[in-house]
Amino acid sequence: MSKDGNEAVQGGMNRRKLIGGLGAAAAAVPVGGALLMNRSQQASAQGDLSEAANAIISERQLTPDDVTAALETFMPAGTMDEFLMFSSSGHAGQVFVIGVPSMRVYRTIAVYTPEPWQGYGFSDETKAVLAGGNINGKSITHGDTHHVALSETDGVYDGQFAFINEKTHGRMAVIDLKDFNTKQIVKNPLLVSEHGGAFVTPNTEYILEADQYPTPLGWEYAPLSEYKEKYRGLVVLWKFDREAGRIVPEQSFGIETPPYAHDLADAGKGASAGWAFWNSFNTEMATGGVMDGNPPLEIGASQRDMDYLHVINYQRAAEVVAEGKAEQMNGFNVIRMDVAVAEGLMYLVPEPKSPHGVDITPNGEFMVISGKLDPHVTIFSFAKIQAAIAAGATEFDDYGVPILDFQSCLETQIELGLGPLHTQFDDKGFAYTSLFLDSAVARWSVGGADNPDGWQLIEKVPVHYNVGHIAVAGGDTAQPDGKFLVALNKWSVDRFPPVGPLLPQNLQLLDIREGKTMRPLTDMPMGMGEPHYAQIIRTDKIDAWFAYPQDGDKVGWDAIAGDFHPHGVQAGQEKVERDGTTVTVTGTVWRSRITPDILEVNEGDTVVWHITNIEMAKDTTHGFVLGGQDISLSLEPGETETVTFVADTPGVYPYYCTEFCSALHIEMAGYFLVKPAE
Ligand code: RUQ
Ligand code: CUA
Repeated sequence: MSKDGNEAVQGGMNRRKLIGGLGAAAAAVPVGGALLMNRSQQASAQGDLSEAANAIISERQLTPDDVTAALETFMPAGTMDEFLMFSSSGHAGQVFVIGVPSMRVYRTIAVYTPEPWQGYGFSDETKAVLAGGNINGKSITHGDTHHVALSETDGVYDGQFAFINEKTHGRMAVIDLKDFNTKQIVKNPLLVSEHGGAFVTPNTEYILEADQYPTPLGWEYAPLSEYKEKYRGLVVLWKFDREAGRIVPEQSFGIETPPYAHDLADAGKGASAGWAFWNSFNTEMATGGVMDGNPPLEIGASQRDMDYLHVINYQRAAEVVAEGKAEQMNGFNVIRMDVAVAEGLMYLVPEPKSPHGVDITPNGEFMVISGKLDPHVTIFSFAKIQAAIAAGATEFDDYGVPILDFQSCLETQIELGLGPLHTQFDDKGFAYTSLFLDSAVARWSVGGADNPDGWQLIEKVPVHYNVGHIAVAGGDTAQPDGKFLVALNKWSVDRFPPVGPLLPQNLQLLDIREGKTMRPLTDMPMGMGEPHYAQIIRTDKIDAWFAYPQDGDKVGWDAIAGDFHPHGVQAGQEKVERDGTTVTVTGTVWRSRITPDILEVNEGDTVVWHITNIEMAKDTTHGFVLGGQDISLSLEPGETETVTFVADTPGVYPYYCTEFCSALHIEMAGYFLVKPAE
């Protein structure tokens, strides 16, 4: 649509054309008859929509672009989105699952944060998951989630697992997409903070992570005056066991680096499989100290024109660990810097200063670096990097790490605009880069052997406002799906009704289909957290359970252990047992009864209560809350969970089901009585 003063006139003309087209192609929905017709009958029924549609269009003053955007994003009742977006939530500590193109939120997955609707962090089973992320024995109930990584097979999302990093404390989590539950949180024993994760290798053998702000490795103390000598960076490869569905810390390893702050990463694929790439900033090794008259960190860290891309041969690094050349630090395998250099595992390539994202092209041949303070994307060739490694470096940093020649590794640079951050790819040979300062998304063509005329800026479209990451369907895999792009905008400013000073983020959906100019379709306010990165997978790749497994009469699944719960029982097998001052309850829930429905204990007793939802029908979840004990469970079909607490305060406490599960849901309740001690 033209953006000049004729827009209204043109809009009016196109509007009439559009309505004519709608009337001919689409169907009438006769009032009254609609309920009796199926979708295809409705679609083939003759009629004319134009009058009704025209009335709405003129009343709401919609442009043709508005109307087509609405038609492209509207999901008729009962139909499914083609894609699902898995998005981080920033410091809300969760993952959001959002439909594309409808931009409807379908699930929150609690990861680092207790979440009562899911009962996450309230049962013994899920408390144990959260405890995996304890810091020096202290329980932490928030996390700063940044980058979701869906598991991959041959470089393509396989729909089995998702991983998400946690920046504040250097943690990593595993979500199983069979039930969309968090199964494991691991704490990196050497990192205090991190950022360059989670990114998976092409077959999810490893999950990448790296420090953000260097510290002495392993939680040691050293004054900032000893930064260069004692502080270090660390890049980490967490080993993932797909069969077990767990990260295996003992088989994971880190590689010590100079104390450069690491930013985002990507794993090589195709041509560059077996290698991993991390950006860095603050190669100046500035430490701030404004109150002592030193330059602030952001100034000190931006003195030099170049920082370093870290090029890591992780396949060889795994062999080096197997050869026994790693050291144990806090029980974690670490390849020390001198070993990494001697074994040819680590190289530095100068890159324009303070870069943010590094993104590998779908064929794995090129590394795209966005320079934050540089208006270009810088593109390195993996083949040229390999040639430079083979030729041998002539320069080394203060720590003896070889520095490859910038020009020898460079494929090209493309000027895109201000504040380039992150790049994604589509299935047509285009790349998309977010421009934070320009509040725009740039589309450019990827060059190389297949497209010698490539490496060109094609177009830019404004987004609102201050775009961080962008996500294209399959956009960081070996086989992108294209079609849609979501701009994860940090600011929404004037886009939504006022809801107080804390405004939602704005997730903006763009149409990037072939032959079309990139076109914003819809705005989605995100008022539950700050999504950083997101990945978009085809919905048909997700094969989630509707109920936990049942085996004949055997029921009661432990969702965390991934097996039948030792205390799962069928109806009629419920029991209450006392052993000294411990009362063990083995109970059930089903529509519309909680068994036992009366439980009396003595003041000071410890209560261990196992509850099994014996129902298997879709959507028959029951909740369980008991006042005064901070208990809120979500018992999904076929699941068993446990709560353990001390009945420390005499009184009478009703317990009840929190999911409106049946007509007699409110009757689904019982009494917990605590008899006072003599
Ligand atoms: S960050 S807005 Cu991925 Cu943590 Cu770039
Ligand atoms: Cu079960 Cu309400």
